[in-house]
Amino acid sequence: MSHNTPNAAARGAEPTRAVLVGVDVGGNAAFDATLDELALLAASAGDVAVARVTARRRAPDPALFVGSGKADEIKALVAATAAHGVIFDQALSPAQQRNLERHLGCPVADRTGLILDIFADRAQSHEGKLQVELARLQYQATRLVRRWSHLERQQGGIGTRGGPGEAQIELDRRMIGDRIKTVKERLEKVKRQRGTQRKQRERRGTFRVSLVGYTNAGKSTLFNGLVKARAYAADQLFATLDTTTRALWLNESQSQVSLSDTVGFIRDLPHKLVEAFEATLQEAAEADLLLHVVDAASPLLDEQMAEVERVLDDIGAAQVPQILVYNKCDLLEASRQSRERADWLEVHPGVRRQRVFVSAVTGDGLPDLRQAIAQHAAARLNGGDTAASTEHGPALAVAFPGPDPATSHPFPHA
Ligand SMILES: Nc1nc2c(ncn2[C@@H]2O[C@H](COP(=O)(O)OP(=O)(O)OP(=O)(O)O)[C@@H](O)[C@H]2O)c(=O)[nH]1
Ligand SMILES: [Mg+2]
Repeated sequence: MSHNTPNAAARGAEPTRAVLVGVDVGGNAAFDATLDELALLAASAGDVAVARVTARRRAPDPALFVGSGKADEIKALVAATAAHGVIFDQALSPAQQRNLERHLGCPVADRTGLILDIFADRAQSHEGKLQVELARLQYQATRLVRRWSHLERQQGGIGTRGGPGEAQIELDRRMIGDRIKTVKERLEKVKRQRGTQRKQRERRGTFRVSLVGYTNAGKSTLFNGLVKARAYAADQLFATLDTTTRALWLNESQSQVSLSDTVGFIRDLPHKLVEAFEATLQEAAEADLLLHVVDAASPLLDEQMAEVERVLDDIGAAQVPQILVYNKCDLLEASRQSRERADWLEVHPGVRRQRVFVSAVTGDGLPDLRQAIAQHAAARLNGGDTAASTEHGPALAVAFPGPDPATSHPFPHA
């Protein structure tokens, strides 16, 4: 746990109790009425969601984000549930955050702050820590308070909380500015070193495969299943922050490729965080092949895929050949299971992607996935742009003979 999160250890045994608030602004398609993802994010940060509230507005209230009636309702809920704070699923401006804290009499966090806290908790490598620190500093530069950081003061009784004085704010701002500069310089240095390593790898001609996908889709589990490693996999959001790379031997093509497990994506990933993690994400942009892992059992599958596509586009990885890996097929009811082990999916008009159905947990479909990777690798090694590396035709159909009548379900359930 980091020093920033109001973790149980710092505040006695009990975790921070939070009221979750989601505001549907202007009928946003990405609005999550269940607030399930926010609850999972909160849990990943060590908080427990004690109540959920949703509201709908045509536009955010400039002062309070929600209307004052809604704010009163939230305040009553905080009291009724003995909550320590409130977390909004949408990004709040620094002023809205301050006003809400005053109105509600308790700390208020937003989705961005929450994600930054989780990243701060998870960062392991030198580079990862620098990247998170940079993103946090940039977020804090406009806020000057950490999420929940004033909880202790508030526990003396609501209303005793005083804001930092103006002089302190000035000082903090200057210190933050200096620190941002230092961190950026250090990151530059790490990045140069990475660049050298990468060139060495390129010289050896390794075919590079990167796992990408929405957080919790099962990338690390799949990574472990493919390379028989033991990367940290957990039912947490952003369990993985640092890129891990291992060699993967493919019998199918009698060749070795490198496989990288990377940080997961999420809706409304704070922009500063994407910027700060540029070096890590570059791993994906420079890969020869992306395995886009999706949680086939998620009700938000389409939104999650679209979000991943958006981030890939942002980091310049949109053109990298992609295999869609529909993971967690073991969780699908029989009626929703694919009869094929692999097929082609039209993701945009005219763009078809090869899709493989797997379960990283049971190992079903992994041979087909290895086969598909091997074909991409072989195509590259044989001098490039063969059918396997295009995205426009079922060139690999021959690799996936139709369903065997004996096992016409790809994942016969026991
Ligand atoms: N039932 C089932 N669960 C799976 C499967 N693959 C992964 N999981 C579970 O899904 C959760 C997330 O798995 P991870 O491998 O950590 O996911 P990730 O994509 O690496 O997540 P982040 O690193 O947090 O972005 C874990 O609880 C896994 O056990 C699968 O094929 N079937
Ligand atoms: Mg992971």
